[in-house]
Amino acid sequence: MSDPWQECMDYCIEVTKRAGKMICEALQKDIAVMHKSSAVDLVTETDQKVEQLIISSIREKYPTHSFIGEESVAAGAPSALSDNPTWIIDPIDGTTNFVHRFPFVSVSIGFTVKKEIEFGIVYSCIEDKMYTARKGKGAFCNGVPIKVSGQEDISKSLVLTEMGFKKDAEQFQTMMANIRNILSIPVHGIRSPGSAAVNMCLVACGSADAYYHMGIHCWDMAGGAAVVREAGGVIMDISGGPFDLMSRRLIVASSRMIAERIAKEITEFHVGRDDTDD
Ligand code: LIP
Repeated sequence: MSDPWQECMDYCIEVTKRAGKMICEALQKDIAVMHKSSAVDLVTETDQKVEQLIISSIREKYPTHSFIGEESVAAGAPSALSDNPTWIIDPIDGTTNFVHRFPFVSVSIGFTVKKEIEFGIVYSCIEDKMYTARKGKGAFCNGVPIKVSGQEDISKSLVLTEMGFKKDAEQFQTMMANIRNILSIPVHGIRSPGSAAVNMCLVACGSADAYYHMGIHCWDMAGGAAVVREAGGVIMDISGGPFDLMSRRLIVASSRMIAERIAKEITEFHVGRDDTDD
């Protein structure tokens, strides 16, 4: 039987390449920075223009499909996931990196049908690395198959997380304590590349062994989740339960053993959900 979503995936790769080109061109010019929810939640005109390019290109070809895009949601669009084919888009994952020209900046797109991720594309455009994954068909970087390290011993692992400033003092303390707990296992090290989607792809290709985060969004996770899963990685909720795309939290790892150990070390804090006002 032919694959009903392969054509969407091929088109997605084409549009993502155009989006990456737009980002790389914008890096050559002055970047005007605006703020969203806080002084460290940055957005630029390029985020908005790239999202418009992606959504208008896809909507023209697939007018009945749904969209959840970071900048559309910031402008008031809903972010509830339905059974309809849905494109979940982060036009620039790593906006702070983009603003500083720190070289991990990606376009991330995940495609769901009946709330299941069918494929994911992450284009780390400065590095020119195109990560692609179709459910059941493996994960690739620039067309070459990738897989996780398979590491099971956390004391030999490199762990990724991100350290955004938390306005809530208690959450901030918990975030720092979690980092201290992981470092004290001990692990080989902790890194923060600054793009959730790239972080997942780094685990997918074996350059890191785990990534955990509380407080990101479905558009940061959808594309990379497909890549890491198809590369043989494990994805779970921060509690150790099943991964939930709208939950704003996740652990990904090269093995279940490492993911479960991280879940044990982490103290949760409330981050709400993408699909409720909670
Ligand atoms: C960002 C993530 C980054 C995380 C930020 C933010 P954006 O996405 O990828 O890793 O630390 O909280 O969510 O806003 O650049 O698309």
